[in-house]
Amino acid sequence: MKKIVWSLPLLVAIVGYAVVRSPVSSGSEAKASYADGHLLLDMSKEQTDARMMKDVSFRIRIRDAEGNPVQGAAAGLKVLLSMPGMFCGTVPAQVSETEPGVYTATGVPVMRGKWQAEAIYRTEDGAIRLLYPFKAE
Ligand SMILES: [Cu+2]
Repeated sequence: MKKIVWSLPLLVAIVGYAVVRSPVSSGSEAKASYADGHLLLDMSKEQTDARMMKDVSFRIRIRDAEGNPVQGAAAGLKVLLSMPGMFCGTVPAQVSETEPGVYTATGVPVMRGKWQAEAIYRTEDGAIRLLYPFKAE
């Protein structure tokens, strides 16, 4: 019985944590982030508006637990643009390190509508996924 009493607050804490972790899907202000004991990642959109058939860029910042930039990680970072719920394909974004520990991913949304930029960062321990919803006008 004691076990159940103690595990309930823990469960609430875990669920609460998961909710905080999921990115807000409110247009251009959305910002995806991730943190564990070793890494801090955050993703933001470089420009306010995204336009159909025009480059849109995202910034992915990777830092270690001490806040130092994680450099030379472009090879492990993949960014894909896609439209949720549609089958119009996936657009890979071009990723390059533009500042120490800051990676810029640029791709072209090919249709007007709701898009998402998905960043997948592969580490020795697995993959970290960030999701950034945006709209192409
Ligand atoms: Cu589409």
